[in-house]
Amino acid sequence: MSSIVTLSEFIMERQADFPYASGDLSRLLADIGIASKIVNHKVNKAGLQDILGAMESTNVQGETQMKLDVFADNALLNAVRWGGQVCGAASEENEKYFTFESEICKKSKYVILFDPLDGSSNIDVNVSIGTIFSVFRRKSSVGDLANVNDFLQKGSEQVAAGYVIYGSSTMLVYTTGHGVNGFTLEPSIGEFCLSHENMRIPEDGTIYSINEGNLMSCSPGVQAYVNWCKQTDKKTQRPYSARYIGSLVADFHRNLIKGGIYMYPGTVKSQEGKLRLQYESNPLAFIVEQAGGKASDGKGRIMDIQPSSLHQRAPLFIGSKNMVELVERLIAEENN
Ligand code: P6P
Repeated sequence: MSSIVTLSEFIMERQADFPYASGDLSRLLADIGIASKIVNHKVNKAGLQDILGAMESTNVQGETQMKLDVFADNALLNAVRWGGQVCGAASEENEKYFTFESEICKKSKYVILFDPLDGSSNIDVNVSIGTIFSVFRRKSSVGDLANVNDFLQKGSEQVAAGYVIYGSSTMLVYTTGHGVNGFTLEPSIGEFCLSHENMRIPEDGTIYSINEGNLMSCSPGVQAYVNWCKQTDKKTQRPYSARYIGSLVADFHRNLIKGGIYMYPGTVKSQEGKLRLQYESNPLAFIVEQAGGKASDGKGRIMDIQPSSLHQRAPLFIGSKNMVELVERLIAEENN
């Protein structure tokens, strides 16, 4: 009988990685695991209940809020609010960040940012979607209310980051800066069980993910990279494949396991691209670096960017180290 290690057991076992940890981060991660199970239950039932279809309301991005978006946002906010481990939270679905005013929350050490249901436009077509989260130590004083500086820290300051992918199986993948581990939800016991220990992304890969519909409005360096991927090298017969699901978490997760690069570059219309730095790119950048990969905005490390606003965007090139480095070189050369 193989021994099953649940997420909670793993978190407690690894708490020793943090000599001064009081268990708060462990409890926060467990709270996120619970919220993910609640969202997973709803996502899996979406086809059976009247939860499909858009609500009238729109989110701060001006996107029509799918009912599951709002449900996932509420599930995560409630889990972390009542869990008492964070003094505030920010989400793609809300323009302002939340401050939690209970005494226990004001005394907590962390803040959390998340995209509750990334790729939600895929809900109605049954394509995998995901939750992405990022945890920072607060900058504001313990005992005070959270303030904006807590949410505008560089990605390099993250203490934990992860994602949940609601796909053919539901997985939670996270890091606390000591490697990356993946847990698969076992529905029969309702537990996330360790299934991918110490995940590493191959240094090289043959999968490139980009919306080629935008390619002509991307910079020459990006176009040069995609064209390079498409060439069939007579000697190596380089067999690159284009794989783009239109769901960041799904594309990222596949590339993390198989090797590959996901790109959402800036375009003529939107110089900063589409993805949000704080709760999409930074958490995935933390994970990919911990797994041996790279995450760049095309010119420099994503996690070195000093955020200036909560919902700011940044171009994203993330995945296998050698692939990211090649596209960075081609972008650097485009000005020569
Ligand atoms: P496009 C989903 O809206 C998302 O944020 C990512 O999950 C996905 O990779 C990307 O946008 C798709 O954007 O412009 O290619 O449809």
